Amino acid sequence: MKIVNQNERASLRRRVDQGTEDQRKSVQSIIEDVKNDGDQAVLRYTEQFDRVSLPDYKVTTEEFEQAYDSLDGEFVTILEEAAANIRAFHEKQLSTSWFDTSPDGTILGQKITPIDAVGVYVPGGTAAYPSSVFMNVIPAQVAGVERIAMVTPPGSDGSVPAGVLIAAHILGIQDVYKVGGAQAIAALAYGTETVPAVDKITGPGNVYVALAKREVFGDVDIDMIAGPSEIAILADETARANEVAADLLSQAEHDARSSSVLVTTSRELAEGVQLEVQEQLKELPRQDIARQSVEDYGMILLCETWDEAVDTINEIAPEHLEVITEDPFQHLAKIKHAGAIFLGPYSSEPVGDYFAGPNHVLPTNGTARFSSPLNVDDFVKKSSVISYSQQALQQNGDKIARFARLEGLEAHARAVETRKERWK
Ligand code: HSO
Ligand code: ZN
Repeated sequence: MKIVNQNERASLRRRVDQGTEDQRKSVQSIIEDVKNDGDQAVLRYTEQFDRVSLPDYKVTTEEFEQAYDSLDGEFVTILEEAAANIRAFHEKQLSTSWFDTSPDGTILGQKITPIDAVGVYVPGGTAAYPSSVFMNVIPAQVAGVERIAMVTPPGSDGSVPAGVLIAAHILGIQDVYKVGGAQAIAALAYGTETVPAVDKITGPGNVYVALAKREVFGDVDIDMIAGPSEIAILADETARANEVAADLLSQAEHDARSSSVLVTTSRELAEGVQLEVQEQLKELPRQDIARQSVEDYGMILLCETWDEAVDTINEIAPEHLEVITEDPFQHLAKIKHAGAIFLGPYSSEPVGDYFAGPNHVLPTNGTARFSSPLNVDDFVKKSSVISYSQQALQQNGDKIARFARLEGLEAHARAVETRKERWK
């Protein structure tokens, strides 16, 4: 991991895979096929891409039971505790409808209604995370979404990872479908004989999933398009090099394109972390991924002043920010852009990935400048409520009619004026 100063800091390389034109075309034709041929197309693509031929693809009760048999009970208890923490945090986010009555009798308000049906995509392979099942499903449940379906690609033996099934089961999700890629997104967006259509699709996936989500957006809603995970650590000389290095590597192991950055004013810490990263890497099972990530996208930025360090953090707008300093709360006011902010030496990022309660689906690639963690509001919508009183219309009708005529909309003006009959 290189130690660089502000002048040497090349802007962090773009890491988002937007997909090629060919990939986009193939995604479009998969979506078209699923729209036209439903299950038949789904199973055909599953055979082609996941190399397994399935008679049908809804997860059965027996498969849920087998998942429980294959994992130890203690792990299930940990999952349950994590789910309870995540639920408690998200319950705090619930906003309520409101209505305001003015003296003239007008009532104005905002009515909040959950989305009817949501589909959650869970990636396959080593990225099939039970924690992500929780982070996508729980806010939807807290919002009051009635129907939640999950899709995930089957392994070549036709199975779905036990942890994912158990996480779904703990949350009471019964509709789990073994389908991945663009065909899964199409099935959720447009429905098939097996999968009923949903109104919103969330969850991370590979480039085909991301392209398919962009493609169906508008017919259904989607969440953000997540990039590879990132961590930035803002630390002073009170931080311990071994802990900082371990936290950087915890995100580096996600993906060769993950980015881990330390921003500090302490040369001693910078050098200590550089050494520790090399040492700790040797012991990691996923060292190939993590090494490539820190070499290509990792850096230790040594700043002259603390203000410069904080400004850099705001420029990066990291997905995860750890502040490990003498008094971390003191810096909170100056931090403007970060998906999740972890304060103090005990708030190692995995605490938030799995257990503390806040969502781990966070804005990546600098999008924390304008967006927020996945939250309950992502699963509701707001309707405005207007009940004008006679008195209010009598008082404001002429103004509204004039406004309408200014826009050249005579019928609008008359719609209001025709009510004048009532108070003649
Ligand atoms: N750090 C990832 C989430 C995750 N970590 C899942 C472990 N499992 C993105 O926030
Ligand atoms: Zn993580």
